[in-house]
Amino acid sequence: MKILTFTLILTLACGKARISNADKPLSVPGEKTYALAGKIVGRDASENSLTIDHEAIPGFMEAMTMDYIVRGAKVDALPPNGTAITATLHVTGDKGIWITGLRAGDAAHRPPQAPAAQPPAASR
Ligand SMILES: [Cu+2]
Repeated sequence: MKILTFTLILTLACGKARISNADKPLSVPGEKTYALAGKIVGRDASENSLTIDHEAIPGFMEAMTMDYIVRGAKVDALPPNGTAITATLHVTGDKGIWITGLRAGDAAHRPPQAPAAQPPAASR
């Protein structure tokens, strides 16, 4: 069910992507953030999204391949398909989901991250 809800949110977000997704705010109040690690397997410049084959996101999503809107960068300028990456996943209740801070490199070599600052679990 989580996955279904998720797909729905993503679909809605895509449907009204008139402002370039790359130019939307990197963060919004009330969001939750998660560390994402995986591999780029495709991209869509019109939506500024990447298809990412990603590892499990503890507490949120199992490992899978899915599309993520990218903010703060143009997908055309990001590393080529096949590149292992890490990024920050932003999740909101009603404003969709997206990723920022994408970097080449796999999770094993990622420097330890400080837990993202976020308000005490309020949403949902
Ligand atoms: Cu997913």
